[in-house]
Amino acid sequence: MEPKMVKALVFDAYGTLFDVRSVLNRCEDVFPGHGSDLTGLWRAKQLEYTWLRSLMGRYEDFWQVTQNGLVFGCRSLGLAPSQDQIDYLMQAYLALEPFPEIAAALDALDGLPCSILSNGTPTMLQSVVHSAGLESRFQHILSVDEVRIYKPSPVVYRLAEDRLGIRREEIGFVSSNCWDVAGAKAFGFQTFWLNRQKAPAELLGVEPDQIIGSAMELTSVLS
Ligand code: 2OP
Repeated sequence: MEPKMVKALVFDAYGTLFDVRSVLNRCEDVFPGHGSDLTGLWRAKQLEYTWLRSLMGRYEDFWQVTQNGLVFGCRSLGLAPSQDQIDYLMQAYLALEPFPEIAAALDALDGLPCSILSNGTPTMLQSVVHSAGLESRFQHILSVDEVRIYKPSPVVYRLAEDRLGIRREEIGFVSSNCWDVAGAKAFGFQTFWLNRQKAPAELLGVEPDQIIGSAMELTSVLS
């Protein structure tokens, strides 16, 4: 499908701009031999808790949900982290590595306004964006904390439409999380699934408008 006019781009943060697997070194450091398993379990449980809490109507912020996901991940591997170990591992989330092409890809967008819409708390997002030196690249850094429900609730995507003041069909939403793309597409954004891993598409009844393998491809699919 040919993209319609896109007046602004909105990016997901975790997994899209920032590599959630960059916690692996700290996980391996604290629990040798378990780094990879713990990294995967931590992320999976973190997301699961966002969906469950949204369904339960019991919002708790992403810092707390991330910590709970970490503790559950440890316990399911038979590990009992101390509070110091939890604190040390959680600090990794404040300085996740950006994917290597992100700064150049944002520069190549040539003035198209870019924002972030994420599950992260404002503090987590400010910190990770600052640590990657990307502050000047984003117009808005929007957190679900304002609406106290997680993606893929339409309430979250509406927050971006309202704050950008641009109609939803003129906003391009970029995420590497296919379920997030499905939520954004169902809401009415134009969607770009950044499928770096060549993962199979989720079967959620909505298809991404475009599938790209690197953020560098945004310039060409938008032209
Ligand atoms: C984010 O909202 C979905 O974790 C993802 O940044």
